[in-house]
Amino acid sequence: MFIIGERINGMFKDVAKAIKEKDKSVIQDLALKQISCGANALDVNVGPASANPKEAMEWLVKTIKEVTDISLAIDTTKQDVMELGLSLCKSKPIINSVNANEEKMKTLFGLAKKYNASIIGLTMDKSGIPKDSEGRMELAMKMVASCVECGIDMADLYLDAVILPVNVAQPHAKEVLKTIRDSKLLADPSPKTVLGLSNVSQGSPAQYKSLINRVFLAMAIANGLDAAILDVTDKELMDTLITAELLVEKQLYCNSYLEAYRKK
Ligand code: THG
Repeated sequence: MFIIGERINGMFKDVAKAIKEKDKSVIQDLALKQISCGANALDVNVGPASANPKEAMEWLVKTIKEVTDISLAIDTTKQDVMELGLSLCKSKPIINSVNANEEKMKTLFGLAKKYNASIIGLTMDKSGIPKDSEGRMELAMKMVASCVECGIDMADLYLDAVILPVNVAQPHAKEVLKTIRDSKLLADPSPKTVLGLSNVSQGSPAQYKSLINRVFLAMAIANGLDAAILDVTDKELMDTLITAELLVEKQLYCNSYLEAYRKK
């Protein structure tokens, strides 16, 4: 599993405050903590409230770069913020994200080539997120076709079926699982799949969030999930991830498999 740490996101109050006050240590501690917990990349999102998203993205990426070379997933819908973020990255960046609108795909796949970036492609377009897996698959197909046209390697495409909060969109979870399964059939070699896992528990009672996240992660892994944006600091979630991968034979079994995984 390719693990992307979700925590450097202005949606969290401590991050929003750190951006406002230019408090580097908060961001750098979050970067190093997520890496020590097993992150392979870090999501970077200035959050919805940022007054100057370009300046905030530049400060975040530069601040993180002072303490680590890890890959960054530049998480923004604004094209100028995306390009600025990508241009500052040291290691292979990830474009988070591209939707299935023709013009969006053309421009952002151009940026992917320019900066040698991987791509997270959302199965949504101008009309929003389809309600079932058929609708999501149509958009996934468009994304794959557009990648092939632009000469983008399938290995660099992560399809995101976009999970919504279960408290308000309960029927979506099983459609997302089916989309993850079916995405594998779109091309050979197949595109990869990713989820923004914590969306699923947003708005549910605090005492159930972690449980909902870990059960859905195990289900998604059983359906072939390759990558996830998640809370790497949640130890029970990470134990679930490792165990689910063990049971689908993506990790080798030994009696101390959790310890062995963490020593890697
Ligand atoms: N797909 C892709 N990128 C994404 C998402 C996705 N990026 C953003 C988001 N979704 C994934 N990241 C988060 C981060 C936090 C939460 C959800 C998704 C979250 N936070 C808690 C809440 O809002 O209840 C806690 C907030 C707090 O403690 O202040 O749920 O789907 N490609």
